[in-house]
Amino acid sequence: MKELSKTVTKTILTGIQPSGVITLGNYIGAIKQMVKMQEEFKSYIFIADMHAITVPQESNLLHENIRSLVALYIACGIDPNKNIIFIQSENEYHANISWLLECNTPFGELSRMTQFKDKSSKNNNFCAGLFTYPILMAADILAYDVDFVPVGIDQKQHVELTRNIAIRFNKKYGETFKIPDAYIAKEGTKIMDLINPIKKMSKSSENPKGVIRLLDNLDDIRKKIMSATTDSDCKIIYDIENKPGISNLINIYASITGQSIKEIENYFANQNYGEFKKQVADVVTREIEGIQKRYYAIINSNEIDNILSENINIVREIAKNKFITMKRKIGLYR
Ligand code: AQP
Repeated sequence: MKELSKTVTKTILTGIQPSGVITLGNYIGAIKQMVKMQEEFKSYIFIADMHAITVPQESNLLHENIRSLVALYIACGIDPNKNIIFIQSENEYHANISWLLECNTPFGELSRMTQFKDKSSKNNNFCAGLFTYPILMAADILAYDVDFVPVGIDQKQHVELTRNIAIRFNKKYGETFKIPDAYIAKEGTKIMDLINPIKKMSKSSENPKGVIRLLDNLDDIRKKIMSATTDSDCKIIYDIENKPGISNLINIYASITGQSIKEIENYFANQNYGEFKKQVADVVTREIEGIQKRYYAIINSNEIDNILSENINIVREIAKNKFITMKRKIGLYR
């Protein structure tokens, strides 16, 4: 077993899909939380590439985004000595476990997942994986007997499903899985699209002007912030309902500088939107410049391959043991 450079008792598992270059939203909402949690927990952090293919992906781009996401995790401060970073599809036992769980999950329960209803209503031509992916997520989690799964509120229902699947399996076949809890970070800020600030900033957004990607050119990032949608009121006040654009920029500034919303409102009380946006652009580009420097130093290095190769052996062994236990309990053996 890999010796992590820390002593911890509780375990978490978390991942991001390589469905595009990650955004400032992913960084603030997910990666910064992971960096904080790495001191307190043993963390399995994976590239959720098998989840990414539940919607169409261009294969060359997907391939690039997988490696790029590993480098970005590290460049953003996820320490490979304190976390087990791995690529989901390299551990074939996730899919194997998922099938055994699928055959133990009622269709009706899966049909109630609101995220499936949302996503499938936007595109009639969706694949079956979009429907069953919460079970793959259950497999990701249950394979490692983790204590907590850090998720946004939109994913809470999937952790509930995971718990139900595990409780039911334990009851039917005997104790097999630890029952995980969702871990909803209090300070998890949702970053909105810069052009349409009532919509979440997303990797797969069609309008690049509304999205800041961590590998965007720094001048482009500055331009995107300077042309972010605001309002005509000219007051730098946090009011999500009536001033979503300005509130989003305040959230971004607060998340990066660590200042409170009140402090920011006071500091910018007599300044105009142009000056405020310029300062938001300054802190964002400074933060991303540091990430990009670290990213370009490691993206083509052996370091990434060494980390992934070491870790895949660790996680494959754990998931394989869980798979074998499940098979025996179900009766799948000679
Ligand atoms: N705008 C956001 N603000 C705060 N947090 C965000 N996250 C995503 N967007 C924001 C968090 O980042 C993690 C990424 O999860 P994911 O890649 O599995 O999927 P997602 O939430 O669907 O992310 P995207 O960027 O919107 O991807 P696409 O466009 O592919 O659907 C999660 O922890 C999420 O909460």
